[in-house]
Parts: sequence; C-alpha cells; structure tokens
Amino acid sequence: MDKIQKYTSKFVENARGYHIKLQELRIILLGQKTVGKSATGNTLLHKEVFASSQNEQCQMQDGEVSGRRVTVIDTPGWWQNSSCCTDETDKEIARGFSLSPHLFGPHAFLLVIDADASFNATHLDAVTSHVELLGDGVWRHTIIVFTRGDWLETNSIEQYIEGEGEALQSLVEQCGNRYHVVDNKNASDGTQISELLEKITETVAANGWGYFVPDQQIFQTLEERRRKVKEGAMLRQSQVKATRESLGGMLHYHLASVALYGNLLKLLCQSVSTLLLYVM
Ligand SMILES: Nc1nc2c(ncn2[C@@H]2O[C@H](COP(=O)(O)OP(=O)(O)O)[C@@H](O)[C@H]2O)c(=O)[nH]1
Ligand SMILES: [Mg+2]
Repeated sequence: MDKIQKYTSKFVENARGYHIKLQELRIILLGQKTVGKSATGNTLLHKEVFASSQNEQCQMQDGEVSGRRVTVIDTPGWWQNSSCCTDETDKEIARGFSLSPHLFGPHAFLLVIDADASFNATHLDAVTSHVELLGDGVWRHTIIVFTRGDWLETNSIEQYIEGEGEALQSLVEQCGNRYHVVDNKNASDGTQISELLEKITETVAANGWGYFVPDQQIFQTLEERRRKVKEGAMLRQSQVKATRESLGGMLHYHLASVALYGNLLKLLCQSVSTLLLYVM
C-alpha cells in the first residue's frame, strides 16, 4: 500500500469511527442539591423525565437529541457546605456509573451550578471533594453548566464568574474554562442545547473520543473513609468518657475536701464559742 492510500484509508477509518462515536453520548449530572440538575437533564432530553423533588437515588434516562442517542444519569447531589464525609451521597453517585448502558463510562460530567447563588470557598471544597473522589482525570471530562440563566438578566456569565471571586474562577480554570449557561424555564430554546452538545462533543474530542473510566478504588476509598470516620468518632467518644471520668474523680475529691474543711471549720467555731463562754 503506498503512502497516500495508507493515509486515505486511515482518514476513512477515522471518519467512520468519528461518525460511530458521535452516535451516542453518555452524561452524568453532578452538583449540589436544588441547583437544577434534574431540570437540566429534562432540558437536555427535551422531555420531563426527571422529577424536581429530591431524589435520593441516581436515575438514568435517554432520548434522541439532534440525531444522537443521549443517555443522562441524574444524581442526588450533595448538601450545601457538605464536604467529603457524606458517604451515602458519594456511594450513590458511584453507583450511578453502573446505570450506564453496557457499563461504559460517561463521556462527560455536567457540573451544575446555580448562577443565581453565591459561590465561595466552602462550596469549592464540597465540589472538589465529591468530584475528585471519582478518580484521576475527572476534570478533563467536566463542563460547568450554570443554571438560572434567566436570573442573570443584563449581566454576562463572565461578569458573574468574575464577581464571585477566586473560588469560582479557580473551579472554571480547573474545568479548562468549559462552561455553558442554560435557562431551564425556557426549555423550548433549542439553541442552548445544541450549543451545549457542541461543547460536550468538543470535550469528548479533546479526550480522544474516550469515555471516563471511574477509579476502581472508589468503593475501597469510600470504605476506608467510612472506617476512618468511625474510628475518629470512637476515639472522640472514649476521650469524652475519660475526661468525664477524670472530672468526676476530681469533683468527688473536691467535695470530700470541702466536707473535711467544713467539719474542721465547724469544730473550730464550736471551740471558739466554748472558749468565749469561759472568758465571759
Ligand atoms: N428560574 C429558573 N429556575 C430553575 C432553573 N433550573 C432549575 N430551576 C428550578 O430550581 C428548582 C430545583 O431544580 P431541580 O432540577 O429539582 O434541582 P436538583 O435538586 O439539582 O435536581 C426547581 O424548582 C426548578 O424549576 C432555571 O434555569 N431557571
Ligand atoms: Mg434532582
């Protein structure tokens, strides 16, 4: 085979692969509770499949979007200010991977953030601890989706990011400046979804069309963390018990001393009064 023929067949092969790879997209929604994850899933799939009530379990739904099969896994999300010790949430997020068709990992994570709320260092800590638990390279597959675009009014998303300060700016940088704004109250606006799909496709392309493989250690890490938290709690309990016991002992000693001094004082008073009687 000459060089040109070799290149041509490679291009055809790549183009075929490109086409096949674009046929299916698997997405996981991540984020704090009530930021609009389920609503974003509905807007993306253009149907009301995820309920807005608080879901404690991951849910998988799919649909045809712009000629592609899109699978969306919605996760329960973490509470505001919660850091990485919310094991049940993390276990459930990890379980969400198993809902993916044929157990293939997700192509992208949509990290949902409410553009109508403040984002500070505590929020950053919570996001980082939950997201990084999924394994190395997770950020390369992550796009930030800012919901409540309708509340931004005349402000641009860049103004919001700048206004929120260092915490949000560093998160955006961590995600390679990949972000998108949606207004879930205007789900009929198809442009916001076609643009989001374009950004997801670009992200998948930048990752060599590969999907994210979750860290095999994740369950082990969670178990280890659970054990450490339990050990810490037991240690604290035994310290409290020891302190209580030693305080109890000291109190007993002091009470005994007070009783002894009380008796001596009583004796002294009696002697003085007897002496005074003699003198007078
Ligand atoms: N105005 C407005 N409300 C939104 C938007 N996205 C979500 N919401 C509302 O925010 C609330 C929580 O949304 P939900 O998707 O259930 O949050 P989740 O807990 O992250 O899944 C619901 O009342 C949604 O209607 C948005 O883009 N604009
Ligand atoms: Mg939800």
